[in-house]
Amino acid sequence: MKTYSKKDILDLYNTPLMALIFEAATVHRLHHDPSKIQVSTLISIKTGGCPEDCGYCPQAARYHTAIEKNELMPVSSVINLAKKAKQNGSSRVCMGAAWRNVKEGEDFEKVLEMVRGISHLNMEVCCTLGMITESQALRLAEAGLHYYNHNLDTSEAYYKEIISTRGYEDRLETLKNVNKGALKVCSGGIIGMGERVEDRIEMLMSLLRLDRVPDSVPINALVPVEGTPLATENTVPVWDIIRMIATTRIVMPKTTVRLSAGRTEMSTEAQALCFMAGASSIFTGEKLLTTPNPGEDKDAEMFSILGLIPTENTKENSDKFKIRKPILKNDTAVKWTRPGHTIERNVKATKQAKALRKNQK
Ligand code: SAM
Ligand code: DTB
Ligand code: SF4
Repeated sequence: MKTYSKKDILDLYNTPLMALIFEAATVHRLHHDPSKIQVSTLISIKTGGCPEDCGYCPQAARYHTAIEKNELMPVSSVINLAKKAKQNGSSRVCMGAAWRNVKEGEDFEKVLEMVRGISHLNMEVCCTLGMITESQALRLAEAGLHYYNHNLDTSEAYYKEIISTRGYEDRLETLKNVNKGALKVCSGGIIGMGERVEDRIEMLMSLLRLDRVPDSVPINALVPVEGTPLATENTVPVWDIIRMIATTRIVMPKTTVRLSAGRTEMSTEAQALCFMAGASSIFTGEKLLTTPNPGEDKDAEMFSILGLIPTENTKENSDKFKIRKPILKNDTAVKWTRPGHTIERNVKATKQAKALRKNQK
């Protein structure tokens, strides 16, 4: 695989737009069927009340956001939602939980049951549950999990401006564990959080430096949510999303590049340019985890206009997972770091939320 310096990737990103899209489309066609689109559905299995302070996230307990907090959903409800997603044309379900990290016990056992259940529907399964250990990754793989999503979100330098309750190193450690568990890695980030273009490029470099290039890279445009520290960020220009997707496609030719959060702000024309530039996957359904998303009908109409065909339901690698034996290491006492530096706008949003709650009492 070709290696890129930071300057190479920056130059690519800044290529005149039409030339950049053409190059990305050419790479895309060498490794993917450009008429196919992979469609995933998100299920928020445990919503809100998260102890972390991610500046973009409506699920952080400390910010006053309008989302409804829920405990872990019953296994049967999740399976029913997955069945519906399959009927609506999704080939993969991604279950998200507002956890800092996975804790052993009843909840994790339930998640394993959800994974088994969805995998038996002949669908691919992905989870995003926060930080996990190597043995947890292995147990998830044994249950039939295909992908684990854990985003680097931005560059290591800018991460400190967004999150103070965990370090970049912890993210990298979890991705190592995911890889050791032979799960496919899904890791990407968010643009539009006030970062520089260099931060976007450095994030791509961090992804390229992982033990294995990620199988899937979600590119999210920030959905600014009232109450969060990033609520007042401007909507990221669509041209930046297209550039980011095209650049990711060129440097990671075989990876699935997912046009993720932010599609409600995008026209069909803008999304078409993203697909042309190498995006090969989306999340469908009225909701992402907590924020709106174009529904299945709208996406079906878009696919029909653009001549895109959702990929079939597959359970690739299922045999590989069946023969895998989990190594039940006693690594649950692992200590994740808590950098605990101060981010002014996060502190401000937390104080505002506290005052609001007090006034509402
Ligand atoms: N708690 C787990 C974690 O942080 O890894 C999993 C759930 S978390 C909501 C999954 C990802 O959603 C985040 O890493 C972030 O990239 C994305 N995300 C969260 N809020 C977002 C927002 N407002 N706009 C765009 N992406 C967002
Ligand atoms: C990812 O990169 N984007 C998805 C999925 N992985 C879990 C989540 C987007 C969340 C957007 C904010 C929300 O709906 O809460
Ligand atoms: Fe919690 Fe994940 Fe949201 Fe951060 S992104 S606050 S870890 S749910």
